Amino acid sequence: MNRYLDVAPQVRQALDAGQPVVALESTIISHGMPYPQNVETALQVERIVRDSGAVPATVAILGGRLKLGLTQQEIEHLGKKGQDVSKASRRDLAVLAARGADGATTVATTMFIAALAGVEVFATGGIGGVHRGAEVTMDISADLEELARTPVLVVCAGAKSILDLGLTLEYLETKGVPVVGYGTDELPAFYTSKSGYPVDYRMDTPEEIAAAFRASRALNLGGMLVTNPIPDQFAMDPQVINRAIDEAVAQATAQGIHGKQTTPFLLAKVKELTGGDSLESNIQLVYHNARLAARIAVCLAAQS
Ligand code: PSU
Ligand code: MN
Repeated sequence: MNRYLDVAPQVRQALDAGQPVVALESTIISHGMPYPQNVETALQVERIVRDSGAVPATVAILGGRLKLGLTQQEIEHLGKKGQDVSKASRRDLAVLAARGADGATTVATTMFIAALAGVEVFATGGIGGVHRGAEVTMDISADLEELARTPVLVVCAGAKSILDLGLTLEYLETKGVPVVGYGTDELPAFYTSKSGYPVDYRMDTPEEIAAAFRASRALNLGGMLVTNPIPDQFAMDPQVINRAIDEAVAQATAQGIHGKQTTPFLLAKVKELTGGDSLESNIQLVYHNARLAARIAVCLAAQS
């Protein structure tokens, strides 16, 4: 076991016994939602994973330790400190570990830490991707690179159209990452179930997804992206959400926001412009993804 890694006892036991485990990220707690909804959501996601037959392992960096599996107190700490916890992507890991600092893990670092301990399935809301205007700014999330190299199956609700979804799919194709639509031929756009872009493969059962990921592992390939459309009853009006996103992107450009601030700025602006509606959609789609991820993890454990 890596000397910078702490695996929670319940997670350790499950891994040793070959039982299903689902990793969960913490940037969504510290940077993605306001307190106290962030803590309530994080705890509820863990309950959903448990009720679906898998062991949840929320990931973060605390006091320089790479943590796989957090206590309720640790989740509350991350939720209360919010944006004061630094957003930790791959390039931040070594420095945070050496300094004994805290960090909220993005999709990239959550995948990295999950893979260190042998956790294969991870549920989140949305992934980072190629930003609009990336042909000039070169702003491409490290999440995509991590999907290319790290063998973890990530369940998300697609990506928000704060990104250029077409370029994000092109990049994933170049990097050899399969994009699966769960029960859909179309990439979901987080708040809405449709984006107008096709996925690579449609799959209709968790068994089918688990079998594809088994093959991916056996062939020593990298990650796999499973996109799960938001249920209709929680989806937003496309016109309302797209107007808010366009406005948020325009404000970010006008204010010269760049680097790691871009995504949190856009997420916060969209939330501000849509009131509480987008937050409720966001929470519900995370629950929906956690359920699917747990079912896939159960199938994987049964197949191995
Ligand atoms: N997109 C969302 N919600 C999020 C994030 C992205 O819809 O919470 C977070 C995730 O943690 C993701 C990170 O890994 O932002 C990507 O940041 P960046 O674009 O700076 O790589
Ligand atoms: Mn970026």
